[in-house]
Amino acid sequence: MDVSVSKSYLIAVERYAEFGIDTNKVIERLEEIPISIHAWQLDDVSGFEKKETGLSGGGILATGNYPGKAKSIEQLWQDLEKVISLVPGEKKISLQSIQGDYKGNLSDRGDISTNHFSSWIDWAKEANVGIDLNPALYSHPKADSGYTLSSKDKNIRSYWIEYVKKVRNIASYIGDKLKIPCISTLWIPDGSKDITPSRYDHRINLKESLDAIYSVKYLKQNIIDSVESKLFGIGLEYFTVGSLEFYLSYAVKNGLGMTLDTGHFHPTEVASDKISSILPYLNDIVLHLSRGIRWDSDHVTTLSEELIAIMQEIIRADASGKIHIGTDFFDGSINRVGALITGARAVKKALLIALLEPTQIIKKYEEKGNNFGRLALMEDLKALPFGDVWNHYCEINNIPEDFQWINDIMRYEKEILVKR
Ligand code: RNT
Ligand code: ZN
Repeated sequence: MDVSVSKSYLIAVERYAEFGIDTNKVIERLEEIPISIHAWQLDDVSGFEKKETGLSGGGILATGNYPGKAKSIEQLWQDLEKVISLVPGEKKISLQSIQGDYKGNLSDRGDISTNHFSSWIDWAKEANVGIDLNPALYSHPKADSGYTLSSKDKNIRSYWIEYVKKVRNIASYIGDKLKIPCISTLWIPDGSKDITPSRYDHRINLKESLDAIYSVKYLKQNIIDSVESKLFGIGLEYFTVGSLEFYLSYAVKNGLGMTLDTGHFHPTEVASDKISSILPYLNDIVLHLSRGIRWDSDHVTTLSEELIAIMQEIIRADASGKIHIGTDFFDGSINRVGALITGARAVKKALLIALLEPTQIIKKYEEKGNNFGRLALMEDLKALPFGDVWNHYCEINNIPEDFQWINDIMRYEKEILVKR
């Protein structure tokens, strides 16, 4: 492709070269590191099991009723194609199991089968993306008691064990068909609003349920299993069964991946510090990037200091093969498609900033004991023209650069979304 190179990019190339950074090589690496974009931002975590897509409940809460929500799988695909066209680089699409092609006719969630995902596989091949598939253990009568896999009721436990087994089987099938490993993250809403004497009972139940689920083995080239911890949720203020300690221990002991959702920790804790802490013990870390405001509010991810810090940790540890970057937020109060693209572009930008860092120079200051130099250099690097590298990267991928894509989405809203 013949792309005219902007003057500002040429200047940026020289600025970064002063620090030994080859921006063209950085762009090549940026292109190859995939990000998994979550589809559930587009339908407010409703899915397509039933004709009426109501508000989600039972552990999951999407707020806002901005027009244009995807109410069918066709609308979801249409929106995802828009997203894909405005986010550069390798991509996967992450699904909740309730987003299968059920045509609103699934009488029981447990009736899920590979058939419900064959159109997804065809679509993904066409769109040139991988797929991740996560079991949904919420918004269901069998989750109403507040407990699923850790329930004291054996029938409830068995129902969900069988369900997760089926979803894993489909995930492995998808990975096999697409020849890209399908990540399957298990998150459950189990917990208690108030004081309970049964913490241990529930955690033992969960352990046994997980043992039953993961006793079925699949090829890692087809599926990567991961478990997602959480500190607390609304209505589960006192006790969350699947805590960090619980799942991290389980993941390390059983060779599973660990999913870190950036909204799932105390506000003064940061995922960026957890990465290097757990990386020595795990083969896979899955990231659910969201922006928690005061709690796990699932706001759209933005280019924050913490998002950049997370990407720096991945790049500095040279761990882009073990850390699977993905988004997870739901905001139904603004244009949902634009929201998803905003978050995904922010993640890619943060990754670019991390790749442009002259880490060796900073480390040299540090190793000489010059911590003023270390701090000042990192501060001044922030003002280097990464935006010009970003726009060049978009341009060579034939993707609208910053500001241009915003008009594109406003047009999409007028022409498509408001007419739904
Ligand atoms: C919920 C978890 C989980 C969900 C999805 C929809 O707090 O973050 O990952 O976002 O299962
Ligand atoms: Zn999550």
